[in-house]
Amino acid sequence: MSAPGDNLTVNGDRLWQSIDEMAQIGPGVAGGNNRQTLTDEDAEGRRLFGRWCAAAGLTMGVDTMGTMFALRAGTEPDALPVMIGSHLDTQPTGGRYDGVLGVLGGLEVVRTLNDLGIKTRRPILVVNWTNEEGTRFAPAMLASGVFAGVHDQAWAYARTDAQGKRFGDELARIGFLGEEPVGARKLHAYFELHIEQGPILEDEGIDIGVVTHGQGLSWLQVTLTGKEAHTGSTPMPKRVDAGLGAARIIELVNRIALAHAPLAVGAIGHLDVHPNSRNIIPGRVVFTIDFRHPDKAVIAAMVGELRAGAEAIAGRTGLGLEIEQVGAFDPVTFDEGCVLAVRRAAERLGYTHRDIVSGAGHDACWINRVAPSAMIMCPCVDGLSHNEAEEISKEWATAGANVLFHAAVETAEIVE
Ligand code: HGY
Ligand code: MN
Ligand code: MN
Repeated sequence: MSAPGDNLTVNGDRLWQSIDEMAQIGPGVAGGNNRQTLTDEDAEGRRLFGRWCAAAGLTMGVDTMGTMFALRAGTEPDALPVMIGSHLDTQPTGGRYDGVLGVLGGLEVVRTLNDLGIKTRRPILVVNWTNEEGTRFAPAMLASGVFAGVHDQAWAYARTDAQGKRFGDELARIGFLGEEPVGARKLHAYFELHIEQGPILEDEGIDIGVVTHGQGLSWLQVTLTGKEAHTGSTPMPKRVDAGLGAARIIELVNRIALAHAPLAVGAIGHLDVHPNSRNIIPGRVVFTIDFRHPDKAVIAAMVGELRAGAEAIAGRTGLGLEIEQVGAFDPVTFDEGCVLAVRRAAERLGYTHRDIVSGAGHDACWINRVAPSAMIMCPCVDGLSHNEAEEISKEWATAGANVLFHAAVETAEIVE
């Protein structure tokens, strides 16, 4: 299989310019982005991506989950495509690179192939997955999960946001309810470029993360039911305080994660206090827990310890307790052949690199179930992500896109 020459590199300035242009859509309040899935801002970002794909001569397809597939023809139309990409949706206080680097890095690969007049035997597909973040509609990686057969589409359509709006209705409202049956598109391989969202690569001064595995995740939603009462005139022994119960369970989350150090992580993310009045004892508190670990058995142990501990706390405080699993995925081992293509590309280009386990979840974690997949990571400043201050350098972005170019084009096979 012929590989691209080590002199073949992308246009880092053009990639950086495109990232900056996309970041103007759905601006945050502190330099990052708020382009949550299926909002008008998401729709505007999708349309900009669509215009860029049309300008690059790509054929766009949209599936029934709104995922966008931009196709660059290969010399063998029936050959299964090599897919590259990630997601354009962001957290409410997200950075401008999480997901976007992977989608626009994929577009840059195609733009470079066009510049150089390179043909590949296999088609190349640039993808923008719907709702990777799972912040407006849980769970994360929703569309890639339906594509991989993990979630049922009707269940996904019925997911609601905090205002009770349905995923399916919002997808239709923004005009991205496509015709293509989700999952119908078969793939030869998938490569996803993404920022690390952690500190390892920057701390070690390494250019490229060769992602061999992704850790698993369990998302729980806890509902505590107490009794609303006056914060001033209600004697302490007579209180059924959902706020107190929540505080004790949140501290328990931290204790469980630390008990499974050094790899386990745990935190809450979303917290609603009802009625959220400064002089009413909370009658109901709803919050989400995010547990992660590379070992599935440890995740199960953490969830078991949480359930037992929360029941004991609810018992002692007289609170009603409901715990619902609202998201989960097993640890993933990426495809050896694809990982090797990434490692070879980094070596050919002379980049420092190391194997790494992804701390965050990504669409590639689900797609690896239906097509050989691997990921490429670049460092990010202070390992910070899911924060508007998320930052990377143009050099890091360019190096990541170069590795993506070489891994994808080698797998798609250059036609002399
Ligand atoms: O939650 C995650 O790991 C991803 O950022 N959606
Ligand atoms: Mn992401
Ligand atoms: Mn993210």
